[in-house]
Amino acid sequence: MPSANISCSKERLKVYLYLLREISNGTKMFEIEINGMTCGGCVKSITNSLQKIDTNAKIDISLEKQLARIETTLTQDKIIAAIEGSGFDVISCKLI
Ligand SMILES: [Cu+2]
Repeated sequence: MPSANISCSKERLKVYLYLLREISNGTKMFEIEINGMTCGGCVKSITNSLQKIDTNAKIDISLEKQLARIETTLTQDKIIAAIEGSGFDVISCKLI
């Protein structure tokens, strides 16, 4: 039946587009050394500025190690700009 086929193709197309979006928006994990964090407020301000530009970012910041791990679709440049825009220095940023 044609109608059944159409509905089936639509479903397939939906799944296909979903997968395609997942691939093209693939998240990456960055490890970033940050200088200048002194308290939980610093951690929060960096977290907020990153979440403002990627609401789905997974952010794990160690104040003790001055290190952030961020799982995001953002580019390295945008991550660095967000952190430095919050008033902190990025020492290094690498894909892990
Ligand atoms: Cu602070």
